[in-house]
Amino acid sequence: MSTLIKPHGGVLKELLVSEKEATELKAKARDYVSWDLTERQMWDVEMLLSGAFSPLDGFMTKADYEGCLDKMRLANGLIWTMPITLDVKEAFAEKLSVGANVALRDPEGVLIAVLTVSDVWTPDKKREAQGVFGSTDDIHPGINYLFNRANNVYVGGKVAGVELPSHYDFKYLRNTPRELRDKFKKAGWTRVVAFQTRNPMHRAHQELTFRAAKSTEANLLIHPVVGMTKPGDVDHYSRIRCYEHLIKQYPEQTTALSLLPLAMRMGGPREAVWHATIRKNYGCTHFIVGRHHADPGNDSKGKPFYGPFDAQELLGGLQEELGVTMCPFPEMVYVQEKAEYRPTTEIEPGQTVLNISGTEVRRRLQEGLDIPDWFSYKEVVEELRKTYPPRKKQGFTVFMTGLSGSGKSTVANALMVKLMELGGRKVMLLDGDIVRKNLSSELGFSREHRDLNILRIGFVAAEITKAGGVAICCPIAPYSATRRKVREDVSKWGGFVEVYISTSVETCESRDRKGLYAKARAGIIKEFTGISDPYEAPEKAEVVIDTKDCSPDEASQRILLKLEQMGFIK
Ligand code: PPS
Repeated sequence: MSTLIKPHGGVLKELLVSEKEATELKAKARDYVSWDLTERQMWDVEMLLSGAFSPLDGFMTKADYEGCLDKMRLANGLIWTMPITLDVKEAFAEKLSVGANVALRDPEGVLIAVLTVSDVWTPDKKREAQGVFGSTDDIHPGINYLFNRANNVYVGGKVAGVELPSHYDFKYLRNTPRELRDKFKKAGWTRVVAFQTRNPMHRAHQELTFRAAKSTEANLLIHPVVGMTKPGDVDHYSRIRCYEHLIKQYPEQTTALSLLPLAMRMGGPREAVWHATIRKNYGCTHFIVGRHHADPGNDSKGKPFYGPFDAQELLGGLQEELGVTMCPFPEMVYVQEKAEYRPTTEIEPGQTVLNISGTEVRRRLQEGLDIPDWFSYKEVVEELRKTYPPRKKQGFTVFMTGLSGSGKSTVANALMVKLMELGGRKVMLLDGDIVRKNLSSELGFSREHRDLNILRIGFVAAEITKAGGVAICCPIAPYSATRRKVREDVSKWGGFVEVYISTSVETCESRDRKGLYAKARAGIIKEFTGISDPYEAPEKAEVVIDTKDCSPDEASQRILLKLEQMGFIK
């Protein structure tokens, strides 16, 4: 009888304890210190508990972490390319000692697992970024997360799972490694080629996966990531509806669709090896790697972080030891004369090659333009159109940032009434002072409190944008990492236009309408932005306005023109 491929390290490390032990753990955990898992940690824990991260038996110890950084190997010598660490706040870490138990809870307080502490350490994040991602440029989403969102102390230790995080959507498409392995066994699938994706699939992807399955004589697993992907990606609900249409295009009984609860890091080559390792745990023998696998795009100087085939190269050198065969694929393009898709390597001279990039698809959706049949299936495009109505029907946020007294509120008020005059959308103003009175009355002006304030504003703005309205925000918002987080959160649902009110501190101080600058100079107000506290000017704001030489009418008009140019207003 033929058998399925073994998991990485030989055994599936499922970390869920028995029902009886779980009941006991729940009782004991009442006395343990609790850590509320962050969004990314929730995904990591799910992968750990299900065995998808075999052979890891918990969050990495320092030795495993060092090995992963320096040699792409765990302390026991097995290949592992991505750090899986539990990052916590300094104050929390101070409460921990080796051997202590930590109750890991979901955002509602449900006990998911218990971690027994074996290491607590402060990582050198720059070294980690350089080692894992090959850069320290935080435009890279993985580096941005590491530098600006991850907490500063890591806790390593074994994890005993109480229950898997719950999901209520697409339950019938969610399988643990064991469930998928059982499914393969039952169907007699011993050679399975996995396709990783975080994007909607169109005809080119269908053709590529179909060819990969044919050439390897394997069954196909479409295994899209539904945890965290690259900011700005299509949400997983829409994508899955697309995949469900697409799967009908494959010969019956040859292909399966299952969802992967992974939080990606966009780590290119290292991520490709990690993805292949994970697929091995799910019972796959082959793994497709195309161009730009798990690619973060360009760095802040406009250069790509990774070459298009770096991932193929790294996995190519490790595949034998890993025991997963890579299916490298060049880009698939449409050949007009043949009316079919072919790999770029098989194009004959004189043939007309057609392709539409992801960005171009997005543009066409935003502007309500045609997406041709050769590119995608009608049903897939219809799904995407539902998710991405043309911009003129989407909500948006105008986020103004600038010093106190720079003119944010005045411009915002002028913009608000002009937008109301135009009609069509509900407009809401989230003014700095008003928010501080109503939403953030308990907050001061430390970095932590300012960030909390901005994230609250961002949360409300995202909800307004999602509902199709217009949010105009005008806090100082002095920190660029926090503004970037708000941009990412809002952009999931609609437009985000950053307006930098660049009026100089000298002008603001000479106006000093509220008398705050005088108080700040006198030391009566501490941590005053521009005087005794920093302001990080935006580098890529959509609009920059200095109100020294621009009236509120002119300023709001410039923002309106930008909105018109971007397609949000007619
Ligand atoms: S932040 O940094 O974005 O959270 O600030 P914000 O919520 O916009 O609040 C700024 C308003 O609070 C008043 N104020 C101060 N500003 C800056 N620094 C210090 N220390 C401070 N203390 C009080 C000030 O009136 C700001 O209002 P605007 O409308 O910007 O002048």
